[in-house]
Amino acid sequence: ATAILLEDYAPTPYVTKETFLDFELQSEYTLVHSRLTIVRNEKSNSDSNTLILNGSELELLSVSIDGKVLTDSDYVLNSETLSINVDKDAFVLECTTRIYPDKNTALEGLYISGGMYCTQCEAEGFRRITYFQDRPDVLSVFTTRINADVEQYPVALSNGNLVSQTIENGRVIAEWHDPFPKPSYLFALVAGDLVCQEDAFITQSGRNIALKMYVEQENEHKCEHALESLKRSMKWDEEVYGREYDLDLFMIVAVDHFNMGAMENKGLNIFNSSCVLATPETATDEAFARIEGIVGHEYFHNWSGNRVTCRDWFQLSLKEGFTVFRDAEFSADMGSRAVKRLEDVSFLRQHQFPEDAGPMAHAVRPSSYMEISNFYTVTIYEKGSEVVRMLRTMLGEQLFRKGSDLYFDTFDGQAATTDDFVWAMEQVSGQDLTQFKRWHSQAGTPRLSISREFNESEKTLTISAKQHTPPSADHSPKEPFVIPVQLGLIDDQGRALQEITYDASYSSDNQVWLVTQEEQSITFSNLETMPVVSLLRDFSAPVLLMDDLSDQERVLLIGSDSNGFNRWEQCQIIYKKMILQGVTDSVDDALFSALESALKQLLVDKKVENAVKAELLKLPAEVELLQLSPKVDILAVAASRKRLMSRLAAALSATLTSLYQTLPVTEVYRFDSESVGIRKLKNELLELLILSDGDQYIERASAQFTQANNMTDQLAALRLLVKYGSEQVYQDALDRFLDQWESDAQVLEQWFRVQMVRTDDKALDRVSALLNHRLFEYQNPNKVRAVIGAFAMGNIEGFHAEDGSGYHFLGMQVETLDALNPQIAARLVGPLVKWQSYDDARGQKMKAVLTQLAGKELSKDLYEVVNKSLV
Ligand code: B3K
Ligand code: ZN
Repeated sequence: ATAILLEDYAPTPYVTKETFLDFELQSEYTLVHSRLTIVRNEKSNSDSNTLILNGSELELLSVSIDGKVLTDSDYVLNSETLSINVDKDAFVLECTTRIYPDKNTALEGLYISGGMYCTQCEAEGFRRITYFQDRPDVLSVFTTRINADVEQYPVALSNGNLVSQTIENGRVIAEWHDPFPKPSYLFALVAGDLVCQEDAFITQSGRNIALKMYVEQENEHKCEHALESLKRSMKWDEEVYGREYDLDLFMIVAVDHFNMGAMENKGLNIFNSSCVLATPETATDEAFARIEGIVGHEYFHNWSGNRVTCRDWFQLSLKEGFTVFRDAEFSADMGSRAVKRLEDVSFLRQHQFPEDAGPMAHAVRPSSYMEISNFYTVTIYEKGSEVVRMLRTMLGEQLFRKGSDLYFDTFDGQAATTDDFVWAMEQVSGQDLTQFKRWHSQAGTPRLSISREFNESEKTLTISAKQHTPPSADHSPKEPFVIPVQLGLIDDQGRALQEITYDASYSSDNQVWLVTQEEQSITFSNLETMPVVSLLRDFSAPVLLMDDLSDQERVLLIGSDSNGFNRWEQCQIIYKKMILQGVTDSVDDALFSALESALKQLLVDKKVENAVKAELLKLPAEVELLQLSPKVDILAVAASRKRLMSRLAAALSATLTSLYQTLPVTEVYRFDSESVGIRKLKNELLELLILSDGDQYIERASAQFTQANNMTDQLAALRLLVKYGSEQVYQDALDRFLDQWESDAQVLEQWFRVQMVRTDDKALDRVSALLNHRLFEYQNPNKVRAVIGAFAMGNIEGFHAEDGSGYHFLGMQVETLDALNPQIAARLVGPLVKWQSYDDARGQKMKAVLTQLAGKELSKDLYEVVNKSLV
């Protein structure tokens, strides 16, 4: 396999302007007839006469140019491309290919999921349908005809508007036309026996948009939340970004077999059914929030991705980073802003920081890849979103909006780059963002060290920053970044101080200090006493912060910082410190008591949201400790974390009990931040109460499991029974749950997943047994993730078992899956790939499994990940 390089980018000599596709869906195979209108590319200065079309796993039946049939001496065909020399500047190419959707287990291109046809073309799936210029800088107007058996596939959908639909000789013939030019990755086709839930949205300019959600009959009652989320997204994008929907029809389809969450195909979004179907009885609050976020994300892509698309796949974060930022702000506006931010920061630390420190490290705009599917990463998505967030922090809301308006207006209908996005922000702000763009080109998590010096006689505080970014696996440079540090000064009573400073690196409007040098300092004056500094508020930059705050200062901030995020953050820092103390020695009692009293106060504070209280009680994930103490024994961390949790539960027991008893009951299920917060806190408290008071609360959990009228409470109870119940109790609960929900695909996935939270020494036996369960399917990525993924990522004790059995197991599973679905295999191997962050003995065992895999014949996807991890 060879690497594709950003520096090799060049426009194609020809472009496909119009695409007509005719799909004959037959029972054994599908015939795809294409008619492509191709012209020379104005953007190219190449005088090459060779038209290169991508194609993979296709049977080429015929190809012609302007009606003249080509023979195999007229073209060069290999397993990846069809190359034709043409002596015309404009021509029509026609082509017929045969494909086998029912044999497609990779779930890329056209495939069958539970009896329905569907497509997934991003990034390079379209080339598995027909020969085409399958790259995002070729934009074409698509017309699609679908011809299928009307009994089995009465509903036949594609992008854009329905032009006509007829039934002839038992076949439905539907023709769709999408007036907006688009790259092939946004193409979609769906055919099946589906029911439709309809709704409507009136845009700000008064246009009426038909909203249609297509699902299998049994899921008809699970559409309301997605449709409501869609309408909220449409309204939000008008209000916050001034973006209106463009077609008259917007469709959503739910499918059971899907490699990721969802796909933003123009006018026809396709969703993994677990990311779109919900009722209060079958989906948790977490699922409701996820669905709202993903529905929003895909909808927002209509502008950030579809109207303005990416020039090449190195620019992927242009659409993904920006769209994640948009969906995060949407979710923050719909629910609890503070909770959304701290959840996102935890996620970044648990997944993106390790990626940046590991063998697959890459910049937000990578400069090389082998298989683009491997680059749909937390760096492209979540770090990309942080980069956009920093721009907004630096520009302020109003200029940022001006910049996004300019970006959309300037590049509408085009394929753009991350530089184009920054250009727009420069234009509206007058700021020179050249150095800022290092966030796009350099990988790695910067370490930001902060120290303070208070000068009593001068009444000044000097804050000094040092930034350093360790080398990363992709060898990208590590020049100083532009780091916006949002900060505030408070006195020892927790009151905010009015800062006075004339330093050009500090914006007093939004309290941001721009650190641009390797070493830099700033002085605040007129300070009677040494203030406490609240640093990196709202996590204003994706860095690993090391500051010189004392424990007392942290406790003070937990109690009184006006920045909610930072109160939680300081609490996390203390938890981490205590967990590490517990690994080597014993936890500092004075620190524990100080935190204990701070928490006791917060827990009874009526001004603190219930959901925030729940988050304050959650201990940081084990992997975050690896960042502070490299190569620490992960099992020792897990054990110390557990001890700390029990100690906390015992110390807070009285406060937790009375809080638990006084929480209001949410009788009728509502998905609003207040009710979600109550359920979240109640279930978090129940876990701590089980830890402190045992049996009595196990019974409480059993009762809740039986009586719950919503999945949030039922699943939370089941999780606790599985985690803490006796063998008998948890087995019994699992059986009852399966009995109740066996026929519901979304809940069944939770049944598989929840079993991975039990951390006795039988986890591996349980996971192996589940793989043989009659309801498990290797072909269904959701089930694979729920069992194998949840074991490797969620069951520390089982996966990292001393004898290496967890690693060996994962290696075997990855090998099996690679033959079916390379994308899933390459993702699943993730936990092994970061072997170098673990202690040496453990790391070597992980590495041995990877070495073994490397000796096998692997897909391009898995090959890239495994080999990069062994360099
Ligand atoms: N753009 C798609 C992701 C496609 C992944 C292809 N392997 C979903 C999204 O980010 O909205
Ligand atoms: Zn996306």
